[in-house]
Amino acid sequence: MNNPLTSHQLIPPSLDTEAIRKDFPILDTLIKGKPLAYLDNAASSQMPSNVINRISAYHLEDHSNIHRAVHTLSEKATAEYESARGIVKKFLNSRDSKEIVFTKGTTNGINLVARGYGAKFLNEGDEILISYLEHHSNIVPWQLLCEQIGAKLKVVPITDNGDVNIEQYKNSISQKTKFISLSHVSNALGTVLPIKEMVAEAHANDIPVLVDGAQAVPHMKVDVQDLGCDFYVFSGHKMCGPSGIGVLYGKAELLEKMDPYEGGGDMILSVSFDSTTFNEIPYKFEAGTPPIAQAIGLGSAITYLEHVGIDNVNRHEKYLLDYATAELENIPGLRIIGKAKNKASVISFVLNKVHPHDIGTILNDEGVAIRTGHHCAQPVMEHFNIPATARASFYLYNNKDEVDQLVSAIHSVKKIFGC
Ligand code: 7TS
Repeated sequence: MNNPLTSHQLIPPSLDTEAIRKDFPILDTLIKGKPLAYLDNAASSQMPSNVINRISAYHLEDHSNIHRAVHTLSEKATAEYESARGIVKKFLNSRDSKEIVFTKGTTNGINLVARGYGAKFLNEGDEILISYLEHHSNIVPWQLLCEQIGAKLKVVPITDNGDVNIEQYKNSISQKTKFISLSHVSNALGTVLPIKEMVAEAHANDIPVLVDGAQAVPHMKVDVQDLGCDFYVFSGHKMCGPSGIGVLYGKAELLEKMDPYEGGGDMILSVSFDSTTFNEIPYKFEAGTPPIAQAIGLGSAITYLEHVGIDNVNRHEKYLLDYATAELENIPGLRIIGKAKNKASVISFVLNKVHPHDIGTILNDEGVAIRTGHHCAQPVMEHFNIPATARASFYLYNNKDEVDQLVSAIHSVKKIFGC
């Protein structure tokens, strides 16, 4: 069991959720006449007013293309876009803003590295190591690469708790391993991987590591220099920012020697029909007009999270996770999937023989938004021999009342299904 205390013994952390909730107008929405309990944050989080207003102000006052013109609007838009890059750089404790590449999101960032690094530096017979708990976007790009160059995908198994076995991880590394790509936090189980230790092991064998931080950056302090990873990717829409924007952090020396992922405007220094010279990093990887408003929105989202304090967010979520875990474990017939020792605020569960989609539909009738399905992590479902789970995932604006609403809605499901 995750938490030895019963739910009423837990001490709530000091985060003022009532004040925070006022920043998120969407949380006042009624769903079928019931208050919305938005517990689908692992899929996408909500945006506070200041982020929405920041994006809106950019469109109303400063919109233009960037890096191209000398007119005032273009200069303003460029400055705002580059300022957002600086905010990300500081947030991740990267050495230099040139290590921050704006992408469309996590998926886009992983594909960029698979093509730009993998296709250039990996060869036939090489092995790429991932874990069993990866999201499809950290599996399929590597499969595509393996097919193209004749490399092999190797997978580290997970335990029945949903942990990656570190000894098995170490034993899976061989002379043939030439790249490692790992989730920092599992979206399906909530498992937090000991990434620093795993990177150190990889580096002891001279293997570069990409970390998929889609479920980590929104919820915990991430310091890329401390982790030591070579690449780190995440999405804006899971951390109070808009969709269509994400980040690839890469060590400058690696980004420098990688091939560009896409060709087009802004990523070049000069073009003739005979040859093209590429722009410096990070622009080499930002072909075409980028998602300017979205990058500015992400910068604003990070500023918001920093204002609340990412450690406060983390403590608050831990409280909700422990409370919800204790409450859900009291429901007869409910089984939590994923009981790793170190877990983020994600609870996957199954309930007797009720299909998770039915759980999701009935919960929606009670105003509770969760995700159901395989969560783009089919190998995880396969490991637990289930087709799908119901998943509640928490964020800074969720509160104890919403967990109670979830629990009561699950009792409605049990009543309807007579189980
Ligand atoms: N990696 C992880 C660990 C994720 O959780 C997700 C999205 C992705 C990659 C892909 O991110 P994207 O922004 O490029 O789509 N996870 C989920 C989820 O759990 N429910 O919906 C999307």
